[in-house]
Amino acid sequence: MAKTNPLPEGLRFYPGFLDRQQQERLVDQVRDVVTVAPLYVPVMPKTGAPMSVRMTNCGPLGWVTDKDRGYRYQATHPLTGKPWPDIPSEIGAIWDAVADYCKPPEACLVNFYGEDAKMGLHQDRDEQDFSAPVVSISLGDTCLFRVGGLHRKDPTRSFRLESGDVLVLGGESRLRFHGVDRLYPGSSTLLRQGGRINLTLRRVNP
Ligand code: MD3
Ligand code: FE
Repeated sequence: MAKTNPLPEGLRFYPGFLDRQQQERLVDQVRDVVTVAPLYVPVMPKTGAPMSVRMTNCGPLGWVTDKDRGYRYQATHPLTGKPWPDIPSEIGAIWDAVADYCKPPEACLVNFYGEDAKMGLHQDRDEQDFSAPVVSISLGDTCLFRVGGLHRKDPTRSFRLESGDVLVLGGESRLRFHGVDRLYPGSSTLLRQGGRINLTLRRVNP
């Protein structure tokens, strides 16, 4: 018998979790968020090198980064100084359906990938509470996503994340290294101008 290759413990993948209509409503809700909290180009701590994704947030806290103060969560948009807009109800409902966690998310990071954007291998460790999972929602063009182990040099596995897919990273997988290697431009018709939106829901405080 062929040997199966199960997903790592704590990584739950829901391909096609959202139908087309739900995806379109989420895009509308993300547009409303971006109207209040415009996308901006985040930069790496210390070097100030720009990242290739554009970002914004909704929820009580947002993940931000800049040259001098580095990665952190804060309650306001770094450019407008205004509080982040609320997490739209349909986005919060996805957390309720899949997170299996007793508290609501505090941060919803919105990553926008143009056709050449990518995200290097990293861990999500700016949160106080690692017992809560991270929930990732993909919209628009397919990407090639990579997940490794708890050390940067551990072997990695690659997956495609398509529009409507939901990924939950909890348990032993919460601190795995991960990244986005590339997009497949033109693979989805959801976003008229192409590109990919990833929504990452996180609990920050215990
Ligand atoms: C946590 N975003 O914003 S989805 C990020 O598609 C980020 O935009 C990617 O990584 C994106 O930090 C990936 C979220 C994700 C995926 C895998 C993980 C978070 C994870 C594995 C372990 C812990
Ligand atoms: Fe991450």
